[in-house]
Amino acid sequence: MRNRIWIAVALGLAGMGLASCGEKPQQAQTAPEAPAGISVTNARLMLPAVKGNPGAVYFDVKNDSDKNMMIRAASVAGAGSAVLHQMGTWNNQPNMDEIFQIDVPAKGELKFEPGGLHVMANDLADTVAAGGNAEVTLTFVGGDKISFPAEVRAAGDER
Ligand SMILES: [Cu+2]
Repeated sequence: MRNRIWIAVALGLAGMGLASCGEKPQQAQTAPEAPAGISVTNARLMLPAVKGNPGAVYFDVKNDSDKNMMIRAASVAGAGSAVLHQMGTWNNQPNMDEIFQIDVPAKGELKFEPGGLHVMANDLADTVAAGGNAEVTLTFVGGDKISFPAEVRAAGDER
């Protein structure tokens, strides 16, 4: 099992031309073994207006397979931590709830977008700067992962 993972890591890195050189091999858990039928488009990371605050990641996930796929975690390269969040209200005030898994329906699509679902990216490194890209990885129930670049945008840019 371990060998198979390492082969996947090696192939992944070769294909990407060593995109993430700062990472130790032990942390290459983002090497994608993308679930069949899952694709992600329109990914962007909005930097916070105030440095030190979390950023928000938005994207569209499409599931062309005929079974439901549950996202259970997210990670963002350059962020100290990342959580799945849902915008809602509490006591008539805007509020964010952490969610622990979210379904991408079979033959369906799920949008992470302003005012709704998003990935909150905490403790962003200075290397995550407008005009660049940050690699985002989603982990599905069962362990499959998909990684994709999110365009980093300044706080005032189009979300
Ligand atoms: Cu949030």
